[in-house]
Amino acid sequence: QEGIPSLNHTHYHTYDEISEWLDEVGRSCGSACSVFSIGNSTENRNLKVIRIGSEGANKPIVWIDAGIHAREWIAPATALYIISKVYSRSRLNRYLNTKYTWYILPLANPDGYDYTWTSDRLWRKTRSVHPTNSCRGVDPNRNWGFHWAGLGTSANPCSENYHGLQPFSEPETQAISQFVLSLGDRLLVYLSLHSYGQYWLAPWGYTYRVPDDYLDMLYVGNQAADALKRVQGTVYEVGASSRLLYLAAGGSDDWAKGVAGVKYAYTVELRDTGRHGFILPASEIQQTGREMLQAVRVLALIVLRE
Ligand code: ING
Ligand code: ZN
Repeated sequence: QEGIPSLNHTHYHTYDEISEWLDEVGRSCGSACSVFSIGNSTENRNLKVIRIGSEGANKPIVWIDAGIHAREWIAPATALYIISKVYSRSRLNRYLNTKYTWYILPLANPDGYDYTWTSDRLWRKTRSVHPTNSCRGVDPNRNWGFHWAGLGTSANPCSENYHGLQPFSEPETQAISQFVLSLGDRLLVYLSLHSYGQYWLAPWGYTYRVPDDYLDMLYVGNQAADALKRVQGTVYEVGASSRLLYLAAGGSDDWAKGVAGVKYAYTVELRDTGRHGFILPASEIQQTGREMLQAVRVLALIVLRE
C-alpha cells in the first residue's frame, strides 16, 4: 500500500479525479507499474491503462476493462478498488504480480461517463455524432468486429443498442481492440466489468450456441464465483450471456474469444440484482470491490496452474 496515493472508496469519482489519480499512481509506483494512454475518445479524453507487474517476455497477461457503459458506475469504481489493492505488497499480490502482468482500463467510455455526471445519469452509449440523425452515441458493447450487427443489436441511431455504422466505428472500441490484439497470445484472461445483475457471463452473446471449450470456461467461472461468495455470501450466477440474459452480438467478450483468441473471456455484471440497479449506493463500492478482487485472484491462480 505504501508508495501509491490512496483513493477514497466510499464515493464515486469524476473522470477528472480518476484521470488525475491514475497519473499520480503512475508517478509514484516506480517500476512496479506504468500508466499510459492507449488512444482517445470522440471528445478527446485519454483512455488510460495501468500496467501492474513487470513486463516479462513470457509472462501471462490478465486484462480488465470497466465502464464500457457510461451509467454503470460501480464498474469503474471496482476497477479502481482492484488497482489500489492488487498493487499492495502482500505476499499474494507479490506472487501474482511476479507471475502475471495486469492491464486495467478503468474508464473505457470516458465521454459517456462524464456525460452521466453532468447531464444524464442514465446515459449508456458513447457520445459520437451522427450527422444524419439527432441522436448521439453508439452502444460500445455492440460495436466490436465479431458477428457485428447480428441478433440483439439495432441499426437505429436512437436505440440504446445501436451498433454503429461499421464495426469499430467508435474510437474507443477501435483503440481498445488494437491494444488488446497487441498483447498477443500471452493474454490468457479478458474481463469486462459491467452492471448490474450479479452474473459471471461467458460467450457467446451472438448465438445460443456455446464455445467448444465452454466447460473449461464454466469451470473457471464457477471457481471465481465460489471465491466471490466465500467473502461475504454474495451470489453470482455463472453461464453464457445469451442464455442467462439475452442475445447480443458485437460484444467485447465475444470478440476477445472469437477474434483475439483469449480462452478465458468474460463479462461480469456486478451488483446489485435490481434494488438500486445502476444507481448503486457508494456505500457498496468497498464490498463489491472486496469480493470481486478475491474472485479475480482465484481466477488468476487457477488459470496459472492449468
Ligand atoms: N449488459 C450487457 C449488454 O451489453 C452482455 C450484457 C454481455 C451482452 C456480454 C453481450 C455480451 O447488454 C449490460 N448491463 O450492459
Ligand atoms: Zn453494460
